[in-house]
Amino acid sequence: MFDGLKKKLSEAVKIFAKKEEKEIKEETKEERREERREEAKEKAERAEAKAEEEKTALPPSQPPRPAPQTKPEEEAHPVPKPQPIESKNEVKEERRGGEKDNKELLKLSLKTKIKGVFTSNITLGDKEIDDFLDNLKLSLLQSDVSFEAAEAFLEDLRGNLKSTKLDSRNIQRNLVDAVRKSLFDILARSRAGIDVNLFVKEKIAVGNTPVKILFLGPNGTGKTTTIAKIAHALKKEGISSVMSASDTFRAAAIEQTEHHATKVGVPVIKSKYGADPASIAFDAIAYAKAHGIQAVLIDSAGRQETNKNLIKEMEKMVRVAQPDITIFVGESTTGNQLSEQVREFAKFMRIDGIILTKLDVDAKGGNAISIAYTTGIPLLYLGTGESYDALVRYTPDFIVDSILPNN
Ligand SMILES: Nc1nc2c(ncn2[C@@H]2O[C@H](COP(=O)(O)OP(=O)(O)OP(=O)(O)O)[C@@H](O)[C@H]2O)c(=O)[nH]1
Ligand SMILES: [Mg+2]
Repeated sequence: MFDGLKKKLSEAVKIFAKKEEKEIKEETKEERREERREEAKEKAERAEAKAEEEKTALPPSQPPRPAPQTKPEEEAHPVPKPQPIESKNEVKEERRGGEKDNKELLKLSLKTKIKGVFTSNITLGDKEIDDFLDNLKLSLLQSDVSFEAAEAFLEDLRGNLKSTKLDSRNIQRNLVDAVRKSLFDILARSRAGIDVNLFVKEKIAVGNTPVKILFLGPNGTGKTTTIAKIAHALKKEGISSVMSASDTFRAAAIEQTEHHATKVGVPVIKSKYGADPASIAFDAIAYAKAHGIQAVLIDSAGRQETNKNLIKEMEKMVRVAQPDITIFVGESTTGNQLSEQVREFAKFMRIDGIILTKLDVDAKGGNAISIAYTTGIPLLYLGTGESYDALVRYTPDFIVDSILPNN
């Protein structure tokens, strides 16, 4: 799960951190060399100044000499008056001041890194941030993260990196933290989705049952399996449910729903191949009412968003069943097509949430990051396997921890 994204992002961080650490090491080495050169120069100058002092100073015990007769040549070339010797610090300060400017210029032109003078903290410069973000962008796009979500994430990260001081001894860790924070920020921007268990419990508490949940989406995405997983999760919470085998489009689909219902241990309402799916949903709701069953889980035939007849049939089902929640079930492996599919379905009916299945076999995993951001419809659950327990409630933390573990 998220293997591609995890590998790509950690590699991008690692490579960048290594490069930075190497540069800092080289920079420190060069600075030390320069300091040593400077010290040697100062030493030589001090020695020179001292020699000059000794040459021009008079011995204190000697009586003042009578003023010598000024010869005409000496007047033309007067002996320079000894200048006061600068203090050692002044010599150092003046030279440092001049050289410091050059050094700063050199640093800024060679690299845009601004290094703290007294601390081991560094702030990345624009050029370095750009390089890092470009690499990350490529990794994100290659991992099925949508363009809009990748851009928003990278902008957030840019601001984050600009205002963050990185500890030069711990760059990789600090970068991982910054990426984690921005990833969390971008995920948290999407609306929080319904927790089906809680939603049903709330309805039960106010006597508003049965709660009707309709599942729809393209062919083979895992709708029927996901319904069984939800029935299983509700059952574990002591909530009863009935399945409506409203996929009458394929003969085998009815058997499949029945098979799952039997395995999970919940009743199923079915009809024959080709029957009206809306009337089966109607019967399932009536059955639930008659038997005090708290939730009705309505299956539907997989359909392409472009098939007008099937979309019409779905609209009828919504009209008849009046679901409390409509869930789009999509495969995470669909790539960039997924947001388009969701948008097309959402043109015809209200979609309250998305379940992304088959994350366990998705080498990329980027849709889990971007689908809610791109469509504006919250992500509710992630299908992580074929077993009935393999359904994880989506949270930003789950994604961030899966992609960039906090250790
Ligand atoms: N690895 C994995 N397989 C899954 C997951 N969810 C469903 N599947 C498998 O996907 C296949 C299709 O699942 P179904 O539940 O029949 O899909 P569907 O959307 O109902 O298919 P149609 O009714 O034909 O449209 C089955 O083999 C499931 O076991 C998941 O999260 N992970
Ligand atoms: Mg099915």
